[in-house]
Amino acid sequence: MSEIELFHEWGSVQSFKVRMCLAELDLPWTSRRIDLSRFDNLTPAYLTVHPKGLVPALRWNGEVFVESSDINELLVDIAGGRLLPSSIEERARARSWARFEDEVVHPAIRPPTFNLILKARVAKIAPAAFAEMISRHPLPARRDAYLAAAHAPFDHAAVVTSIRTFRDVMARMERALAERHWLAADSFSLADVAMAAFVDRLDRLAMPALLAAFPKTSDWATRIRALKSFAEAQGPDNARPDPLVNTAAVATLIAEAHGQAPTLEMERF
Ligand SMILES: N[C@@H](CCC(=O)N[C@@H](CS)C(=O)NCC(=O)O)C(=O)O
Repeated sequence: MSEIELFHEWGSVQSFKVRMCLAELDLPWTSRRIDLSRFDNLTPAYLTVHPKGLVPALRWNGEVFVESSDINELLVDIAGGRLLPSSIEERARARSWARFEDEVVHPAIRPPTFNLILKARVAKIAPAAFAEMISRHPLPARRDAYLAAAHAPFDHAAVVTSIRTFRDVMARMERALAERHWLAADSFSLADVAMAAFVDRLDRLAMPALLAAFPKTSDWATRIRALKSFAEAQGPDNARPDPLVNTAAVATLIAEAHGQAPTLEMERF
C-alpha cells in the first residue's frame, strides 16, 4: 500500500477526526505536523499542499486530499469499507452525522476555542510578527477571526451561543442513542469518529459537565473516551482541560447559557 502522509495539528478538531479514523482502521501513516501556533499553515510550502492554509490534508499515491470527512471516506475505501455500517439507512445516517459535525459542530466550536485558548496563545506572539503572518491567510474570514482573537475583547455572547448549540447537539445525539447503541447503527461507525472529536473538544474547553443532562450521550462519551483510538487521536497534546482555559470563567458562561432557547442553527437538522 502507498504511504499515507497526514498534514495535521494535534490540537485541531478536524485533524483529530482523521487521526481517530486512521487508528480505528489500523492504517499506518506518517505525521507531518503543521504547528498552528507558529502559523506553519501559512508558509508558502504548506500553501502548495493546501491552498486554503487549513489542516488536515492527506497525501496518498502522490495526490493531496482535503476536507476531513472526505478524507475519512477515502480511508474507509482504502481499508475495504470498515467503519461504514452494512445497511443503506445506517450508511446514510453515518454520513449525515459527519456532515453535521462539519456544518454545525465545528463552526460552533470555533468561538470558544478562539476566545478561551487562541486569545491567550496569540498574546504571546510579538504584534509585528503576528500581523505579518496573519496577513498571509488566504481566507479573509479566518484572518479576521485571528485579528479579533488578538485585538477584540472576549466575545462573551458568541461563546454563550456556542454553548447553547452544544446543548442542542447533545439533544440530537440523545435522540439517536435512544434508538441504537452507537450514533448511526448498533456498530461503531464514521458517525462516532466524527462526534468523538466533539467530546474531546468539550473536555479541552472544560465543558464536559454539559453532558450530565444527557445520560445516553454521557454513557456514549464514556465509551468513546475509553477507546484506544481516542488516546491515539489525542497524541501528545492531551492535557484536558487545556491549561490555557480559565475554568472558572467557563463555569460562569455555562450557567449563563442554562435555560436559554435553542439556537437557530439547529432548525436545519
Ligand atoms: N472543513 C474543513 C475545516 C478545516 C479547518 O478549519 N481546520 C482548522 C483546524 S480544526 C484550521 O486549519 N485552522 C487554521 C486556520 O484557520 O488558519 C475540514 O473539515 O477539513
